[in-house]
Order: sequence, then C-alpha cells, then structure tokens
Amino acid sequence: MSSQNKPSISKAKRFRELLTSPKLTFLMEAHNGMSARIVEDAGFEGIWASGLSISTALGVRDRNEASWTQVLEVLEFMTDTTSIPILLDGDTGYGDFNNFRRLVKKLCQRGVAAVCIEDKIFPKTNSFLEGDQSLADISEFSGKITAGKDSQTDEHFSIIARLEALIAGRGMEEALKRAEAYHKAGADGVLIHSKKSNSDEILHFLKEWGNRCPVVIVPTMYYQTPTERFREAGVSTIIWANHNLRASLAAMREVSLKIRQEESLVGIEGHVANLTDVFDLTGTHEVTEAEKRYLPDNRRRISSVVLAASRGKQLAELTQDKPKCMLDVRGEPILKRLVRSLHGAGSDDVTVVGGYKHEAINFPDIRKVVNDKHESTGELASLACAADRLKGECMIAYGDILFRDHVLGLMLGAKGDVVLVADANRPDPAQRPSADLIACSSPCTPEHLIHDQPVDLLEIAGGLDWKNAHGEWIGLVRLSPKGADLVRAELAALKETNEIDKASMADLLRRLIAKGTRPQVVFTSGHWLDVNDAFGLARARNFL
Ligand code: SPV
Ligand code: MG
Repeated sequence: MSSQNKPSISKAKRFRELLTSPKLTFLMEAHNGMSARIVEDAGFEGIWASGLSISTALGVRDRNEASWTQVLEVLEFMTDTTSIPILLDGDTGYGDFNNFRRLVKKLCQRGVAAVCIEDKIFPKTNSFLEGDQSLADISEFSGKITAGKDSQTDEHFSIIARLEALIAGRGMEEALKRAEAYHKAGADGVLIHSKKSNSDEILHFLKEWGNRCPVVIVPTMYYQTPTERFREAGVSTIIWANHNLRASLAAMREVSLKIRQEESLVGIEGHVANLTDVFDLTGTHEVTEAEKRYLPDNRRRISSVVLAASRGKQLAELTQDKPKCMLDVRGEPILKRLVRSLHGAGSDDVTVVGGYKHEAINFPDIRKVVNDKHESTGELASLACAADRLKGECMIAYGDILFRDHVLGLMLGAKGDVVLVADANRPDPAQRPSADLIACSSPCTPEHLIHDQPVDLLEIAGGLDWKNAHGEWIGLVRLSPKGADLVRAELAALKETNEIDKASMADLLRRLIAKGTRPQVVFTSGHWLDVNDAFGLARARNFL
C-alpha cells in the first residue's frame, strides 16, 4: 500500500525537486484521504490539496468558511494515506504573517510538502467568482512570504506565491512587479492565475518572466491549450485543480437519482466500485494480518488439503494449459475462490495437491505439493502427498467445487471425527453418472436441514443404487484430530499395498466405516456445484 511505502527522501524534498526540475510536473486535485490515495494510485507525482474542493467536500463555501485547523485535519488524512508530496492551497494564509507562520510550522510537522498562498484579502473568494478580488498590499504580502520561509522547520518546504493580478484585472505589469517582489521575499515559485478561456496572458507572463523562478499554472479555464505549449514555454508545474471533486459530484448525483427512481440497486451494481475495491483502497486486509501478530491467538486452527491434480479431460482444450481447478469463473480461478473460502472459515494453512500442469497453480497464501504420478494414480495417492498436513483438525476438499461460504460453517459446526457435507437433492444419474451417492442412517428431512442435524453415513458410492441413495457427497470433509489420525493410518496402510494408486476418497470413507468409524453427514440443499465439463463451467458462471 502506498502509505506503507515510505519515500526514502522527505516529501518536501521531493516536491522541491519536482518544482525545480526542467521536466513538467502534474499535480492532481484531491480533497480527502480517499481521493488522495486514488491520485497516487493513478501515478501522479504530487497532489494539489484544493481549497475549493476541500471546502465543497465539507459542504461549505470556498470563502474560508472551513477553519484552517479543519483544513489541517483533512490534510492529515491525505498525508497518512499517501507517499507523494502534497501542495496545500493555503488561500491567503488564513490571516496575517503571524497566522501564516503558525500554519507553516504545522504543515512541516504533518509532512505537507508545500503551501501556496494568494495575494488577496482574508476571507478569500474563489478566483472564478465575480465578488471582491481586491489584492493584498504588495509589501504586506511579501512580509508574509518571508515570515513563512523563516518559520519552516523542514529546509525543503516550499512556499509558492500565487499572483492574482490578472484575476483582479490589474494587468500584466502588476503581475510581473508582484512576481518579482515575492521572488525576492523568498518564494520558491510563483503561480500565475488566469480566468480567461485562452492561455494568451499566461504565455505572455511566462515569456516576460523568463523563468526567474519556477512557474505553476492552473488551466481550469484555458484547458483547450495543448499541454505541449506549456511544456515548451518552460512551465514547471500544472495543477489539475478540481476535477476529482467534480467527477465525484456527477457520479454521486447520478447514482443517488437512479436508486431513488428505481427503488433498487440492480441498475447500478456493476457500474459502481465493488466492495473489494473499497476495502483494498484503505488496505483493510492489513488489519487482518496485524491481528495475527498482535491479538491473542485463540482461534481454532484448521489446516486444509485441496485435491487439484486432475486435468478435467471432458473440458478438452479449455484445460490444455492448466488443470480444471484453475479455470476462470467470472475473473478468478475456481481454486482461488475455494482457497479464499477456506481462509475465511479460519483455515490459514491450505495445501493444494497439484499434478497436471501444476505450474499454473501460482498464487500466494497456499502451500503446494505435487503428485508426480497423477496420470496413473487417483485421489488417495494425491492425498497421501499431503499426509503430513493431516494433523489436528483439518478439512479435505476437491479442487473443482464452488459452494456458498455457509456450507463450510455447517460442516465445521457439526460434531464428529469425520464430517461430510452432502446435497440432499439426488442427482440425475444420466447427467452425473459418477456422483458420489450416499446412504445414511436416515434420509434428509426438513428438520435435518433446518436444525443442521447430522446423520450417520452408512455407504458411499460403490454399488449404491440411485433409488436408495439419500443424496450426493459434495467433495468436502472435515476431520477431528482423531479423524485425521485415522485417515493417516489408512493412507499408510494403503501405501503398503499398490491399492493406493487407484483408490478414491469414497474408498477411504468406506474403509473407515468398515473399521467402525461413523462418519457424520450434514445436509445442504443445493448451494454448491462442481465443474466437470463445459455445462458445469457455464453453471458455475451463473452460480456466482
Ligand atoms: C482551488 O482549487 O481551490 C484553487 C484553484 O484555488 S482555483 O479554484 O482555480 O482558483
Ligand atoms: Mg483555492
């Protein structure tokens, strides 16, 4: 996150470098922590903390209605969320030289790189308004600049003197005279402002000024001039002054009206930032990581093993270069969603057993092991590759399934050494000939579903007839520490013979039953699917 990427040099020093470099710099407007972060993420080198935008975002007028300490509070959020320098639009300095001295000290303390003050009278009026644009006394304003420079506690802090002579209709000569006075008083740069729709007077000023010190411009009104003209004219810095605020006004109005009219969110979902984006913007994920470091760890520890070695032959060329678990469903591989669900259920330690094209399984936050003999072996040979992860409480999942998160909660909430989730809806045998059918001590009744009541598993797959089945195992099983020991012992026993090579998860469960274990079954009704063929993939897209 950008806030964590502390710049190796101070923001003030970076700003000064940008200001004085021959390269044209662009500052983009921001008005709070969120917009500042967006500006940095967009790649800008610096931020214009606009008085107009900050005021408007606070719902007040650009007329010093927000106090300077309120502006300072907003700025603090902006500096906290970013690592690029911020130039504050300091209006007229919020008072006389003395108020300005205090402002400069506070800005240095809070990591604001620079301030721009304009030579008008407090309370200032926005330059594009018709109201009083009287200019400050030239000596008084020069003294203010010197007082600011004498007060900065960061040697690289910059003060930009903003010339309002052209705005006030006082002409080019006055602008140049003032520029010279402010430059002498110690200003690190001048901002020449204009409200004309063409840039003639700006270009004229630049020519006359001859770069005696860096020049900053704000082409809000003369935006038609190609940026290249300003680059050629030797402008140091261009400020795009209020466009994030204006963009947000337009977007918020549109969405509010639409929701109000339609009394529904259907028309706007997909057109507004998604919640992941919102959480990412403030680095919410970091808190979860920090919790692990700083909070007492009394969470339940569950490890998981995901079986993801098979290609998914029925998916033909779709799985030419990746296993089926890596097939994209609405922008994300199936396996990635599955791992996220496991993490969300408290299983931080997820081991994926890959096989076919396992190189394609390449995302962080998982441990990967490989079943090298995946072409000639089956599920239990893959599971055996991760046998050492089956310790304590753990879950085993097929890598090609999607399910609603509550399904894991259902499984984790049930008691038993071996707990399976089954779909109470029996599959159509014509469409799912290889479904893991199950028979239980009782069929699933509404009570079982409503109260999450488990039943005993009596038989799975094998010779089970569809008509006698009570549902279908969905490919999720949870083991208690004792259950994990039992499974490891079975895997070890199977390894002694060659039986492990062809054995399936259903074989394992049958062996456990034969030895007296009573696997428990909790029922769901739908809320999951697996991806075996192109129809499964299409269903998966609809499922999300
Ligand atoms: C601001 O962004 O608040 C400015 C620039 O002062 S302007 O509105 O163009 O005067
Ligand atoms: Mg302003």
